Amino acid sequence: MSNAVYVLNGPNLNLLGTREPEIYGTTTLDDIGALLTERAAELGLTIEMRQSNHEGLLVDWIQEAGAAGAKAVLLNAGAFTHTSVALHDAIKSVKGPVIEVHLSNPHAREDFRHKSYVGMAAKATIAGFGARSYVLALDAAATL
Ligand code: CA2
Repeated sequence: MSNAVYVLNGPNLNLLGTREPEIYGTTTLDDIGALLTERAAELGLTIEMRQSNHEGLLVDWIQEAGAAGAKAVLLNAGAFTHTSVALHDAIKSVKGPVIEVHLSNPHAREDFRHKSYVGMAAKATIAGFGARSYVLALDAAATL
């Protein structure tokens, strides 16, 4: 098994910190990457941080993480969380732990965010802590 933790981010998360700060905060995805890299070093892990607006690319990266024997995958699939059977199936194909991560708490939001195809396949979900959700997920992954 490798020491790499894949942190995969889905559609529109490239806009983090620039729009809708009342929901998603002012921290950018690059800031989150820096926080994770710092914490990972303390844990003896490395971070492979990626973002795509394309569902198939996220599927490719989940498969890549599985093939590379990644320590864990932290996945914030954005809106694909609530629609993607393809991501669900990709997560199921990975041996190591996949942890669903969200900045907001989707259950406290619109009904259409209450169903998660990602969460139904993932080992666990951490949501609602803003940027800290990612760090909490990394700490949890390190204990697995
Ligand atoms: O809370 C989360 O992390 C979400 O995955 C964010 C998704 C949303 O569709 C999920 O229901 C919950 C949306 C990501 C869009 O991010 C933006 C960031 C800044 C400005 C606009 C969108």
